[in-house]
Amino acid sequence: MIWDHRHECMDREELRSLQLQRLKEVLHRVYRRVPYYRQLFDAHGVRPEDLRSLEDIQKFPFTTKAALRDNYPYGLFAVPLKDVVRLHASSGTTGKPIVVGYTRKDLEIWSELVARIVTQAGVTSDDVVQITFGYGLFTGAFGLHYGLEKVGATIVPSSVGNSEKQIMLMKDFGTTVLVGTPSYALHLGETARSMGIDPAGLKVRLGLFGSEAWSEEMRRELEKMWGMKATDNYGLSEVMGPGVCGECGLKQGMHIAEDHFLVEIVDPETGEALDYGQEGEVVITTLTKEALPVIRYRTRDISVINPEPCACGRTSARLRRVTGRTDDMLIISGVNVFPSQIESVLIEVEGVSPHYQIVVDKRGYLDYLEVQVEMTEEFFTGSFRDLEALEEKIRRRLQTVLSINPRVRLLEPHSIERSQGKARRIIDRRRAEGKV
Ligand code: DLL
Repeated sequence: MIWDHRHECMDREELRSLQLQRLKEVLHRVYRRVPYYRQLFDAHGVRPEDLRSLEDIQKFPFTTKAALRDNYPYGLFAVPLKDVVRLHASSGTTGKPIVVGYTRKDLEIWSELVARIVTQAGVTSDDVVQITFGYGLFTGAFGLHYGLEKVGATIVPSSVGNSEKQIMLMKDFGTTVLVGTPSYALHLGETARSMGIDPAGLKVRLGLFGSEAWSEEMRRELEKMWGMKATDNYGLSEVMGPGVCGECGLKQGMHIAEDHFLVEIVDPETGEALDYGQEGEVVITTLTKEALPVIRYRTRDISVINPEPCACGRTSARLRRVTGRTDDMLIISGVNVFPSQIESVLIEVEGVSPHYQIVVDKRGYLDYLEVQVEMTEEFFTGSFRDLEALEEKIRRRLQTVLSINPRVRLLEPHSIERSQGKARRIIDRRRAEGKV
């Protein structure tokens, strides 16, 4: 089924003219209403009137996460706060998160776009959908929730964690669709097995996954484990959250909601626009967002666009699965983590040195993070109690900033190998073993 036939199957010429009209509007809007954009455009010598064709977007400067950070919390909003009816947040590169806002109309469009992606994956009003994304500041759970509600599915907002209970609910409520990160879905499958329940014997027939990179192998494993079809869905808080694009049942790339987002692929080094079919960094301009429009947002995600119409009947261009990032952001159990956030916590703590390592690995299917940091000579008393207290203090501070619970290991002074060049701060064992 197609949720919004008119927009999802639009003639491409008609779509381009709709995009152009909306792009002109949003450029004028940010220029008028957001001092940051006015200054940025002025500094680059461009004005909204300079845009005559879609390709002219290339004359405009990029927006980066730093802009959101520097204008924390509301500086990039294009409407007064009284018109903002919801806030969400995502990891920033330092201690503070980045904040995103939505007007009532933004929420309406968001739920429409999520209704599109869940419908194209195969969800109907007959389904019982268990949402295992965390409800809270993260866009994943609330984003999927309202789109699924619009479709009329029966939602089980079980949120993340409490895995045995998740399996019990799944069994008792007859869950047919599982929504969450692919790694948590694998963990849930393992949990079911440890409870003596074969996940493939449950009613779950479809999985809508996203929010972290995963591979075709992982998809095959999930499909076999649960006896389900598993689809990939991509989005990011800065431009909306889930709903930017997602796969239809044919699983041949993620249909982009092009009437609401202009997606470019650029060379991550030079910023030059690349052609369809060429791999590069995904750059997104929101065409209809009211509260927080973003112009040429550099996602740091690597992908390719395929403009060919899909056999499902939709004409929208498709984004290939995201295979990596151009920066050092780690995604740990679906939560974005920047090494710089960890550093910003460590430098505030008395008793530890600037020598640290971040180890990411998997226990079973679940990611975990361990921060290893050297103590300073003065603090290294050898007292076990002091050590434990300091570890706990760091752990709590990291948990507040990162929204995940890391392990902290204090090391003796000088125990981390000093490198000649760049310090090797991140050891991602998941990647080495091809688990991502
Ligand atoms: O993860 C939004 C989302 C929620 C998408 C639920 C899909 C489902 P953020 O927390 O802002 O938003 O994280 C965005 O996560 O820039 C990518 O690096 C990564 N990411 C999201 N979806 C995928 C995916 C949500 N399907 C960041 N494949 C993005 C690979 C993904 N990476």
